[in-house]
Amino acid sequence: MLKAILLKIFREGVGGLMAFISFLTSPRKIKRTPDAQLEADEKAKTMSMYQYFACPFCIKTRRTVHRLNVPIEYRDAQIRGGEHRNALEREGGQIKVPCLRIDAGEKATWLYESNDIVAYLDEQFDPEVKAAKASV
Ligand SMILES: N[C@@H](CCC(=O)N[C@@H](CS)C(=O)NCC(=O)O)C(=O)O
Repeated sequence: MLKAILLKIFREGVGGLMAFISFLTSPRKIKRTPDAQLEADEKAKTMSMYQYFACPFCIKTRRTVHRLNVPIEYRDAQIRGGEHRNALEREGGQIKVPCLRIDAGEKATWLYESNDIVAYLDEQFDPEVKAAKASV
């Protein structure tokens, strides 16, 4: 019991430190024309990220969101019994973060795995990745 508590404190401490370092070394935001930014903002409104503040995989995806300069809503899934944690388990299928919820009309897609989330967001919002894909 004590060991589990100490381990949790250690994990949260290291995660918190990583989040702080990540904040200090935030990547530069992509700049867009006002129209392109408006379009990106609208698309981002259909997405939300279920995450924990101090999870290293979540920090990685948050850095991508920051770089891509899009207003994706973050939902804290750490609180046991909390609304977002319950939704993640019930609708997404498992409690694992980060998870990107993508709403399209009635249907929602729950994308797990930080690498897949980063690749998906780059495809949606990074002009260079979009251009490279279009030229293939
Ligand atoms: N391979 C996954 C690993 C994700 C992962 O292990 N997340 C941990 C938090 S750091 C988790 O959700 N654990 C389940 C839990 O806390 O209940 C990724 O890259 O997204």
